[in-house]
Amino acid sequence: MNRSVLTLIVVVAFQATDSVRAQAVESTAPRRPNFVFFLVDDLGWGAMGAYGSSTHETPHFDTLCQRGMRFTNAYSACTVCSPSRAAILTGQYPGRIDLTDYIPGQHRPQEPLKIPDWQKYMDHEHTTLAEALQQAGYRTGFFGKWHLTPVRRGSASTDEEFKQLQARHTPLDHGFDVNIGGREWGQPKGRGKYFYPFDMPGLEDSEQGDYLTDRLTDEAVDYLGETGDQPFLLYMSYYSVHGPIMAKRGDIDYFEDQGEENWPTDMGRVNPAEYAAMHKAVDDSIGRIVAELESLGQLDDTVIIFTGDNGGNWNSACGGLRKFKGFAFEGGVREPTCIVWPGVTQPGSVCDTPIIGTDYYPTMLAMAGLSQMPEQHLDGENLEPLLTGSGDIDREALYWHYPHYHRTRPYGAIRQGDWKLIEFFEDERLMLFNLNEDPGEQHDLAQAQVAKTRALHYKLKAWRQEVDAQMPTRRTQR
Ligand SMILES: [Ca+2]
Repeated sequence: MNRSVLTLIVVVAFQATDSVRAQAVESTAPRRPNFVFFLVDDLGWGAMGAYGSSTHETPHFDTLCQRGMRFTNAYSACTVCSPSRAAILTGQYPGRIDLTDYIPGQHRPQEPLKIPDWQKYMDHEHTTLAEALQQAGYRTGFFGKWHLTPVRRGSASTDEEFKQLQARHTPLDHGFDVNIGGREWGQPKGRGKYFYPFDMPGLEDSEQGDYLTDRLTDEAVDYLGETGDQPFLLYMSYYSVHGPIMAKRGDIDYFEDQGEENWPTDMGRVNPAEYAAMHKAVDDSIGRIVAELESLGQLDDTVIIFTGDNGGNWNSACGGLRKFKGFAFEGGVREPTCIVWPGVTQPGSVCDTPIIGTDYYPTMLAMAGLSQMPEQHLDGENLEPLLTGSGDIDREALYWHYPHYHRTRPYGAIRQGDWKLIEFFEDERLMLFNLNEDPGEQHDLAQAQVAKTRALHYKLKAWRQEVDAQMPTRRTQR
């Protein structure tokens, strides 16, 4: 036998051994779970059946709550869209990444405070949740509303440069390998709005009469069907139930036929039956996706997370909390939230511990058996102890920072235990509430509880320093 033949035999033998070893590792390593992340736009805390809605019907969501853990104090990281979405994907507070308003925000030169020069798209310096999972071998599918692409060009760039900037900030540039529907819009702005034609990427094959929520679900179901051995993240970011309030005729009729006894009276010209019908379409979508997971034999291997990006657009959808989307009060930021971790979460359990949008990132890494990335998800807590029932999370307080004019005046807020303090920046007014005794924030205790007010205000200011939060400034006299 000459030397080269001998070498060949040795190499083949080594390769065979390696391959056997690799197979052994593969068969003993637990398969990573899939993730379905449902993110509903402008979802009020009282808008779902399991959260006490008397006008909406959400049997599929309610079933998720029976399968998993329902949270009574789950929050979005901001009272408007883009910052909440960036917080979920980066694991950082909007105040830390300077993405503090919906893109492109508002210009209010007549107001007493000048808003800071904030970050109007999600920067590439972050490793997003989708990128982290993609790098770990996940298929990552994005469906629906994105709202993290720059919309208006600053004075610094040309139109061409701005187009290039926009093109670098789609879901595909931030860790997703599929993008159906995601663009710069914060609401459907195509020719048919919620109906065909949509003018959104990936929905070109739609037909006259098609409804957006259903079409996103069609595509998501197809995406699930393509799954082989690779685990996946399905990021189901509905445009619903953001305005314009538009639903399918049959669903509107269904709710109109039930009469108007319980209907809210704060919706102006909007038909409450149509609003209920939008929620029904989202709920039907949840049902279709769960059914597809079941028929694929994937349901027990799939973690399902459901939450919203900010409060409902009307107070009547916010479950008795104060105010609604765009405000500092609980109605602006508290969300119906449920997590199903098969074999881990106690079915039908309820958790009262406050959690927030930044927590999903480290939690999902932990669920996937991946290392934590503490330098990225700086403001998130791994919720594993809550979900396994083994203990509490180690967090002192939650923070919000909104240095903008919208429905509210610029504000910051902190929640520590049952206490919540709101600071309005214009007049330095402070409000203090005990959310356990007064969930509707009707009794401002700032005057009665001076020491508590001072302590929380001090803590809020220290946090702003720590994350280097941008503050509005006084306009100089003209
Ligand atoms: Ca929103």
